Amino acid sequence: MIRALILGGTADASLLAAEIARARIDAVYSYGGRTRAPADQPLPTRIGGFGGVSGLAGYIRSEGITHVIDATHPFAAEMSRHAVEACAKTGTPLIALERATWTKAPGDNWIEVADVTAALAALPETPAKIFLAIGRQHIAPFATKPQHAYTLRFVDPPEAPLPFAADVIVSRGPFTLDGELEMMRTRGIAWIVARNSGGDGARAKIDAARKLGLPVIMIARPELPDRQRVESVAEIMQWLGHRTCLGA
Ligand code: 3Y8
Ligand code: NAP
Repeated sequence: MIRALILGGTADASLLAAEIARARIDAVYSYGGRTRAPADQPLPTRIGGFGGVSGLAGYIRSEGITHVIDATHPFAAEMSRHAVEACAKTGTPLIALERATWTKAPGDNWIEVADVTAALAALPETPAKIFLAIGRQHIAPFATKPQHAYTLRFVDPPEAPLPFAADVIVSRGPFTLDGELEMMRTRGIAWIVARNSGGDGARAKIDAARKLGLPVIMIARPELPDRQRVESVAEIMQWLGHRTCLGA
């Protein structure tokens, strides 16, 4: 009898949860507790960390989890590492739902960098209007270049004072091309800093940058541990032994 744990927190994980609920598979959806009001799911939902690898292994055992699906964001590397270790420890089948990276299209002006530090170094010295589309957790280093006018985008309003003067947009996405074009034009954005999240929920800013001919400093994904990975919900459902109306 299947009892699946979905490590969620992304648009793709929500699509998977809907399919799993439709197939009436026994499952639990898990959020890390990063946002104040995460989207509701059609499955029993838990919110917050497990307490490291041992906490996750303990949860798998106590909850009788038979399958783990890592549908977390490609930058949630620590959660992915813990899932690999806890599933190895408990002998639990694990699969990752991991969307493809965004790839450069003709007309894109990308400066591809390895991490936030390299993204900071890639910024111009002369003052510019910069859209930092990398969330809240990793903005502190940009305080070392206060000459720029920063626009940030968070899911929730900032609780603490920001490490530097900035304009904050509070929005959880998914975002539209028109909305991104409007925002970038009215704010006179000259540079975008983004992470290569992949997926459709946040790619509109990349398409808008291309249309406006703006440079994008694109932060590459962190190394993720080896594990079975697929890019579609249908492949996850097949892995669970269910044919879906999605075909394949
Ligand atoms: C809590 C669940 C949906 C879900 C929306 C997707 C799209 C927008 C891409 C920009 C980039 C960013 C950020 C982003 C993306 C979708 C999707 C995706 C980027 C929610 C969600 C949770 C989070 C956590 C949050 C992080 C932050 C990152 C904002 C829910 C809305 C910038 C990542 O304030 C904080 O501490 C926020 C933290 C991790 C990165 C950061 O370091 O700040 N996501 N995002 C999940 C949990 O608690 O387990 O609240 O409902 C999910 C989504 N985030 O239904 O469409 O395809 O998934 N989220 C990045 O890519 O750089 C936004 O603004 O253009
Ligand atoms: P992370 O750095 O990889 O993980 C840090 C710790 O947060 C984990 O060790 C775990 O705590 C807890 N955690 C993370 N995801 C969890 C989940 N789905 N369920 C239960 N605990 C979770 O994680 P992150 O990058 O902060 O991302 C947190 C959440 O936001 C994830 O659900 C992710 O899918 C979503 N998200 C992240 C990004 C991003 O840019 N990172 C973008 C969009 C959505 P314990 O060690 O205590 O178990």
